[in-house]
Amino acid sequence: FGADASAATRINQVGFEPQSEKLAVVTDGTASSFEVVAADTGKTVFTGKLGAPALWKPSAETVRLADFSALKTPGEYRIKIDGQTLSDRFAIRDHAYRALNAAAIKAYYLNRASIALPPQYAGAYARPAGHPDDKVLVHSSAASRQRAEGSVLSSPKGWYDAGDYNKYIVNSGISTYTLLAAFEHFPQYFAKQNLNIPESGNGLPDILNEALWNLDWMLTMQDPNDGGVYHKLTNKAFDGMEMPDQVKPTPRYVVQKSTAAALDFAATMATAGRIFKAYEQQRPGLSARMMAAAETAWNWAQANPAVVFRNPADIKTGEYGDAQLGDEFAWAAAELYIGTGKDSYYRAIKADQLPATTPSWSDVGALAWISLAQHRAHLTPAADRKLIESRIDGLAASLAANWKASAYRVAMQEKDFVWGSNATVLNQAMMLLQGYRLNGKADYLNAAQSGLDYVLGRNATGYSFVTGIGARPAMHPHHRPSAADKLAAPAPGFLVGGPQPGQQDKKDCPVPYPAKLPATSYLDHVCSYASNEIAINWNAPLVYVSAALDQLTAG
Ligand code: G3I
Ligand code: 9MR
Repeated sequence: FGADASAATRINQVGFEPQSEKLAVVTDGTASSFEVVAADTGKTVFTGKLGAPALWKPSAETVRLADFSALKTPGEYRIKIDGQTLSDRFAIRDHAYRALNAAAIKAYYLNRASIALPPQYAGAYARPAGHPDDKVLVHSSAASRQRAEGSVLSSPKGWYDAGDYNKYIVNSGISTYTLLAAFEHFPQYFAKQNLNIPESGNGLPDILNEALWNLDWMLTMQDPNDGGVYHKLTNKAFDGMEMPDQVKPTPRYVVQKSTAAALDFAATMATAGRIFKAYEQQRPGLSARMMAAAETAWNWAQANPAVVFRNPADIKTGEYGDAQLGDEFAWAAAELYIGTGKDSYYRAIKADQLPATTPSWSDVGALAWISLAQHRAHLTPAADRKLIESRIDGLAASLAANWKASAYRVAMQEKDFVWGSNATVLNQAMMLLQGYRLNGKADYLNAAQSGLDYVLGRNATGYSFVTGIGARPAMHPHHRPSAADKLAAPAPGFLVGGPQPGQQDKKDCPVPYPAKLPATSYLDHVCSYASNEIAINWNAPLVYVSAALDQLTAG
């Protein structure tokens, strides 16, 4: 960080709820104590001792912890070390994450396909519509499993997956589910939230309005003839780094039905079906249609249990291929069980064999545990409630143990620094919160808080990994609209992928990464799709965790 000494103290650059645990990480110097000072007057309001120096392997830094949890007075502050070096500014206040949460959901609006974003909703990020997707070709691969090859279908709406302009069912599933789960678990938090999107004020909470934009698209990806679901809707190759309406016109395809797509679709539709039951007036028949779509997709997967998606030779876009389908079967079975009450679906979960692991697009078993835990009081006697509780608690306990043992006080281990590592941290936080919601263990809440702190600045790079949020946010995400729109600041509210040592984008980058350790291998450059892209599945746990911490920590 050179001369910028303020970055040597790593802190959540948004701040904290008054009641939450409040930690900073100090990377420099020999001081043994720290002060918290009022940001405007410089007056010292709190003095504390720094913890013992300890090594954090993922960044090879020796760091000390500053704990100022006892400071609960709302205000704006900085940490002061050695009587002079000041950290970035942060706040202590009620609803500390309200604006962050709204921005993180609004980011989905900014990534909508097939619709213009007018200035009244998108402000400076207004843009014409792109990718109408009303004439999509059926790709000729695996023709036996297709609708008549070459036929044309209409599949508009949905969110662009990430920095690219394609739409992938597997990744849509976990993303949409996580938003729906946030709403299902914290309905009061979202009831009055106004995101200023075109649907605002229509009688549905805006988080559901936004989820519907993608659910409406997902429904079009199911073949009505057999219940199968196309894996993705895509160009043959990635579009250039242009605005959505400026890209070279090129055919769009739905490509091959897959078992993972059918099951992720089934799970997400069953979840949506139970949630939209309460909104029959606003969207008559939608809930029943979703439940029926979920069951026909499930039946297709029963008949086609091992269709693993791989890109056909002429398709070069994201693959989201996954050969391990046990977790997808279990997740779909769990949501269908909750939605229908049929014990045959409970048996299909094979719960005894289903571990609880931190979720990702390719590992969705924990989503089954989340939903089963949420609905545990109303399940049929077939369900093993003790098992549900012990799986959630087991995962939370192991994450909390790693958190406690870590010099940075984060659950992340070296192996967790994968493509999209920032979402790994937040999905760990989401699972810790499931443990906390079950049994109220303070360590679980504090460890989840640390996960949010990490992405907002208490990490080895000193960046806030959410665009538009905090004193030193990522500025150059791999996001086509942000790259092409000629504005200095990127579209706000997006979580970037984060550090990971793979550097798979090196060949496409004109500048080297500043570092290569797991937790520092991060490049804030538009070229860096391996560390600085944005993605719908990464924003989703940010939405969940920011809402949950606001709600659960409220005094
Ligand atoms: O499965 C192996 C595992 O066995 C091994 O231990 C591990 C070690 O690194 O690698 C695992 O494979 C990784 C795979 O994700 C599954 O997690 C690959 O290394 C890694 O390169 C791969 O990254 C994926 C990336 O696409 C490239 O395919 C990301 O998870 C995924 O989020 C990302 O998704 C892209 C879409 O394809 C296109 N749209 C943008 C989106 C975000 O970048
Ligand atoms: O923009 C693409 C991004 O969404 C993907 O995650 C990434 C990996 O599949 O690929 C990006 O596209 C790049 C392509 O792979 C190689 N040539 C340059 C493209 C844009 O940077």
